[in-house]
This record gives sequence, C-alpha cells and structure tokens, in this order.
Amino acid sequence: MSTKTKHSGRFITIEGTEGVGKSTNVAYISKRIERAGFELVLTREPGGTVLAENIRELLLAPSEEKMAVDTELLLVFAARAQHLHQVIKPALARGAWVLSDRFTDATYAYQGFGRGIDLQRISELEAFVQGSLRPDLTILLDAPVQIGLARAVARGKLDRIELEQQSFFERVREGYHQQMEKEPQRFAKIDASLDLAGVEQQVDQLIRTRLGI
Ligand code: T5A
Repeated sequence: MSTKTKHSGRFITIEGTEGVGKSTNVAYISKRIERAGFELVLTREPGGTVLAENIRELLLAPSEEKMAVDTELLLVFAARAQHLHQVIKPALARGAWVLSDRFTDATYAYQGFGRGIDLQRISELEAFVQGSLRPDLTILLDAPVQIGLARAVARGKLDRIELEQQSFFERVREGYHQQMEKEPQRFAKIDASLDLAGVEQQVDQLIRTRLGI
C-alpha cells in the first residue's frame, strides 16, 4: 500500500444488492487509487475492525433464533460506530482515501426498504453515529436482482441475509434507487449486469471523471 498523500482524503463507498460485483470492483478501484499515489484504506461493512467483524458474524450467520429487525439495525450501527472510530475517521484525518465495501446506504436499503424500518429512525441513528460525516462518492452497482443472486449462488454457501426471498432484494434495489434520486450528486450508477470487461470500462470512466485520476 502506498503511503504518499497528495491532498485531503476522500471517502468512497460501493453499494448494490447481493452478488452484483462489489468485492470484484473494489479490488479494481483500489489498484487505480494506489497507482495514482494515494494512501488507501480498503475496508468493508459490516466489519472493518476485529470487533466489528465479530458483529458481522452475528449478523450473517444463519441462526435458529429469528433476529428481530431492531436488533439487526442496532448491530449494524454498533459495528459502524466501531468502524468509524477505529478506521474511517483516523484515516480521513491523516489525509488517506477510504474505500468501503458498503456503508449506511446499505442500512437504508436493507433495514429500511427491505425490512420496513421507518427511514426517519435510521436517519436519527445515522446522525447519532456519524455526525455530519457522509461519503464523498457512492458507486451503485445496479443489476436485476436475479443476476446478482445467481452469481452469489454460483459462488457457494449463502449467508443469513442472502437466504431472503427475491421480493426482499427487489425492495432493497428499489431502496438504492430512491437513495440515489435523493442525492444524485453523491451517487454514480454503474450497469453491473454487463460482463466484467463492460463493468470495468464504466468504472474506469467514472474514476476519471469523478475522481480525476
Ligand atoms: N448489510 C450490510 C445490511 O443489511 N445492512 C448494512 O448496513 C450493511 C452495511 C453484507 C450483508 O450485510 C447486509 C448486506 C449484505 O447482505 P457483503 O458480503 O458485503 O454482505 O455483501 P454481499 O452482497 O453478500 O457481497 P457478495 O460478496 O456476495 O457480493 P459482491 O461483492 O457484490 O460480488 P462479488 O464481487 O463477490 O461477485 C460475486 C460473483 O460474481 C462474479 C464474481 O467473480 C463472483 O464470483 N462477478 C461477475 N460475473 C460476471 N460478470 C460480472 N460483471 C461479474 N462481477 C462479479
């Protein structure tokens, strides 16, 4: 990882429904940022620290006891509080770039639109945990739910959330679309239904136009 810092850090998040290619593209974007000579902190949610990764395990492991939706919401924000304190804020403060595989837009999409939790409640927790910190750029990988789910299934065993019905992920996708409509300047949408070369071509152009690298 390069340690050269050219100017103040940027906070970039990548979002989308299951299996759309977030991890794959995060690796590609990281290489581009590091090649441009910036210090990059590559991280993910839920997770990104030892404690937050433990919370991730709780969230994603299938369990006989059904997790209450409020428990799920609070665990997601508990992990985020730790992640912000331990990783994201210190990195941005020293001028590093932070690239996170998911962040709070996932909470609006999954817990809000997917589970039906009042968006106002999520917004209150967002303000409590993050203060005014928001991503500078959010890359939304968008594809029909079936395409992503088929990719996730082909890759192997499904976690607790991936075992949800297709209708749940349709609501999640709609949630992302609505988030994007509310904040079009922060979001950039990529058609993730194309093959990898087609997706990388769009990501490439986005990095040039939105990040100037
Ligand atoms: N969650 C998270 C909440 O409910 N609330 C929250 O606030 C937060 C932060 C996290 C789970 O937690 C939930 C959402 C999630 O359910 P995760 O691991 O971040 O889990 O999310 P997943 O969507 O489960 O991640 P995946 O690893 O399954 O999907 P990715 O990262 O989108 O996809 P990726 O890159 O692993 O690719 C999947 C497969 O497709 C292939 C890849 O090689 C891989 O095999 N692929 C392509 N194939 C063809 N064409 C392309 N363009 C391809 N791109 C990738």
